[in-house]
Amino acid sequence: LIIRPAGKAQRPRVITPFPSPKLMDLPQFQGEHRESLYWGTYRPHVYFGIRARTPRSLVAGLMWIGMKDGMYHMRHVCQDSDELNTYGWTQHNGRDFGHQVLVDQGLKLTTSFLKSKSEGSGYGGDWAVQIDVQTDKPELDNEMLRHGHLFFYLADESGHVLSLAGDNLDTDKNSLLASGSRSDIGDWQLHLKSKEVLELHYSGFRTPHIHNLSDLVQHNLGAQVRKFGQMLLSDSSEDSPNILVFQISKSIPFKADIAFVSGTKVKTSKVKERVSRLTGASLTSLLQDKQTEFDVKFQRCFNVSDKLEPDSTIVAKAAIANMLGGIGYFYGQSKISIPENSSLRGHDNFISYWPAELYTAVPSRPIFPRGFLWDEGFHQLLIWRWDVHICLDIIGHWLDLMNIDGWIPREQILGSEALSKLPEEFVAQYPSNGNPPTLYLVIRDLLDGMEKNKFTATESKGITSFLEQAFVRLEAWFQWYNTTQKGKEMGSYYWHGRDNKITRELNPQTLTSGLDDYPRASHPSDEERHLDLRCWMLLAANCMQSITQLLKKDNKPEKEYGSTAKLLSDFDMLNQMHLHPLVGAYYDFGNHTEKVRLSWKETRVGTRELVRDVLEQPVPRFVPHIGYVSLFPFMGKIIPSDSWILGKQLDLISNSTVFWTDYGLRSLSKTSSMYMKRNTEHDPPYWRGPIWMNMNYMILSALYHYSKEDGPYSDRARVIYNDLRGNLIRNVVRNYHQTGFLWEQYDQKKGKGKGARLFSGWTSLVLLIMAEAYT
Ligand code: 6A9
Repeated sequence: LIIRPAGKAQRPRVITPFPSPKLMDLPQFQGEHRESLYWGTYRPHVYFGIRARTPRSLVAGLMWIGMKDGMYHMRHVCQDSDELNTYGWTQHNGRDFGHQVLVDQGLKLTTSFLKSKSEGSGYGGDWAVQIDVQTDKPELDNEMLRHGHLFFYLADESGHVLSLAGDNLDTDKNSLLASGSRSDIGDWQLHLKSKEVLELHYSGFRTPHIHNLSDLVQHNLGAQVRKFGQMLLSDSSEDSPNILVFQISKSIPFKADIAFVSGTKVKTSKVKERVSRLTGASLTSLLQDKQTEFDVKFQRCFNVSDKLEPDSTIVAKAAIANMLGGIGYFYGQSKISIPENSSLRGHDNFISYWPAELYTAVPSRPIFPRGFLWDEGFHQLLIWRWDVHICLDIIGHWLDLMNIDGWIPREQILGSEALSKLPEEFVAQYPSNGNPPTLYLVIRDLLDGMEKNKFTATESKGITSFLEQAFVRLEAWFQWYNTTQKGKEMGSYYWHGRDNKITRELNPQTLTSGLDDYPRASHPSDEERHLDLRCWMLLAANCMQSITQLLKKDNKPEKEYGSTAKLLSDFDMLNQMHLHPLVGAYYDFGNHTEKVRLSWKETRVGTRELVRDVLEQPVPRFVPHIGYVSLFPFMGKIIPSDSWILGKQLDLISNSTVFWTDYGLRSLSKTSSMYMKRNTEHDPPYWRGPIWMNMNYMILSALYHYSKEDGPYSDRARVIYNDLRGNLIRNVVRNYHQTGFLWEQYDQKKGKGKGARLFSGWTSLVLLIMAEAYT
C-alpha cells in the first residue's frame, strides 16, 4: 500500500474496494451456513489437504513415499511429474464428505473425509480422515509395495504452538497424537487409531513458510537416511513447533483413521465418545452412509442413470465430485500492474490489491489450482444444480473482489502457496483487461430456475436477497465492460489490452477473451470489433434487465438495459457489422492482413530469433477465420430460427473440413490460415484446433434450443445435436478410462486428451451434456 506523505492519505483508485456492502456480509452467509462450511478439503493443490475458511488456519495434509525409476519420491503437492496413474474424488458433496482414490504405480491409496458436528464439538465441528493403503501388485518384490510410509501433518498458519502428546507415541495405549488451542475453535486434539500395529515417528518444525513443507520433511528424512540408513523421521522437534509431522509406517495393506476434535476443554465435551465415533467401524459405517447419500443426491440432481452406460456413470460422478472436491479457499493480495508513466510507480511495477479471501472452484488441481474469472461461471453451472448455497457463496466472494471502477481481476493468485506455483512474470493483473463475464450466465440460469420452480422457497429467497445486495456490483460490472471495452462504432466492442507492438507473435494474443491465441486482427487497433465480446454484452444486458424486473427496481435502469439488449440483438445490425454474406459466417473486424509468417532472423550478432514478417499492409476488413468466435451469435441464440443464416451455421458445424470431428467441434477451422500454427517459438497452438468442452457445451445448448424451435432447420439441428453429444461423451469417457483423468482439451485428430490433466474445471460440463441440462 502506498501512503502519500502529506495531505489526504488516499488509496490509489485501482486498489480501492467497491464502496457498497459486501456480499459476504449478508445474513445468509453467517451463522449456520458459515459454520457448516468452516472445515473442508479446501487445499486443492495438494493430493489431500484440509483447512478452514479463515485467513490463517490450522491446516492438515498428507504425504507419502512413492517410487519412480527406482528412486524414492515424496508425494505431496499435485504434480504431473509424479505420474500417478490416476487420482481424484470419486465422490464429494462439497460439505462434509469426500472419497478419493489415488493410484501411484502399484500403490493404491484411498482418502476419505468426513465432518461431524456433535454435542461438545467446537466451532465448525470435528472431522475425520480414513486412509486406506493397498497394493494391487503384492507379487512384486518391491520394498515400496511391502511397506507404506504415510506422513500426516498439522500446521498452524498463525504460528500457534502445537503440543505433541508425548515422546513415545504409542497409539495402542493412547490414540492422542497432538493438541493445541486456537481462538476460532477452542482447544483441539488429534487422534490416530488403527486395528493394526503401526510404527510411528514424528518431527516438529517452527517456520512461517508452510508452503515449503515438502522440503522440510524431505531434508529431515534425508539426514536420517545418511545417519542411520533408515527412512524414518527423527522423533525430535524444534522449539515451540507450529508444524507437526507424523510418519505412519506399516506393511501393506493397512488402514489408519485420524480424528480431529475441537472444543475439548470442557469436561462434558465427550471427547472419548467423539473419537471412537469418528474412528474404526463406526467411521467406516458413517462413510458408507455418506456414499449412499451421495449416490441418491447425484441421481436427484442430474437424473442420468437411465441415459448412461455404467462406464459413463463413473465419469459423470467423477466430474461433479472433482468439481466440488476441487473447491479451495485462498487468502492473499493480487498484484496489480501499474502503467509505466504512472506516478504510482515506485521501484516495483505493481501494487498490491487489498488482502482478500476467495472461496472458489479451480480449473485444475495440479496445474492451475487458483481462481479464474471466466472459468468460474462455467463451474457454477454444475455447482448450483448440486448446492445453490455453495454457488452463491462462491459468486459472492468473486463479486467482493470488485474495485471501485467495477473491475474484477481475471486470475487470482492469492497467498504464498498459490504464488509458489508460477513464475513471477505471470503474476501481475492489468486493470485495463477484462475476461468474459460468465457470472451473468449463471445468474441467468438461476433466474430461469426460479421461474421454473426448481428451487425451494428458502433457496429462492436466498437467491433474491443475494441479487438485491449484488445489484449495484452487477451494474458496475456491466458498466465497466460497457465503457472500457467499447469499440468505435455504436454497438461494437473489443477486448482492450492486446499488444500492438509485439514482433514475435504470429498473431498477438487476446488472453482477456479467454481464447488466448485464437486468431484476431493481425494488427491490434481501436478499429476492432470482437464478435464474442459483443455477444457476452448481450447476455449481460439481458441478464441485468431480468434482474431489474425481478427486483422491481425503478424502471430507468431496466429501460437502459432493455435498449442495450435490443440494440445488440438487432439482427440486421449484427449482420452488417459481422456477417460475411457470401460465406454465411460471422467474423471479427479489424486492421488485418493474412500475409504474416514467422521466420528466423539474426536479431543481434550470434542470436537467431523467430520473428514475425508482415508481407502486406494491413487494412480494415473482416478477419476471415472460422472458429469458435464465429459461432457466438449462434450460441447466443440470436439468429431467427427461419433464417438461411441458421442453415449456414449448421452447414459449417457439420462440415468436417470446418468444425466437425468425431470427438467434438474443433476450435478453429481446418481451412483457417492459422489452423494449428504456433504463435511463437515457445507457444504451440492452443485455441487453434483442439476441442474445448466449454464452447462445445454452449454450442450444444444452442443446437438443443433450435431443435425445439419451429422452423425449417429444427430436424437438422436435432440430428447434429445427437451426433455431437454422442461424440463428446464417448471421447471424454474413453479418455478417462484409458488415462485416469479428465483433460483440459482434446486433440481434434485422434480425440486424445491434451494440456493439463486432472482438469476437472469446465471439462466437467460433460456431466451436464450427459444430463441434457443446458443454459
Ligand atoms: C500462466 C504459465 C509454468 C487458459 O483454465 C484457466 C485458463 C483459462 O481461463 C483460459 O481460457 N487457462 C485458457 O486459455 C489456463 C491458464 C493458465 C495460465 C498460467 C502461467 C506458467 O506455467
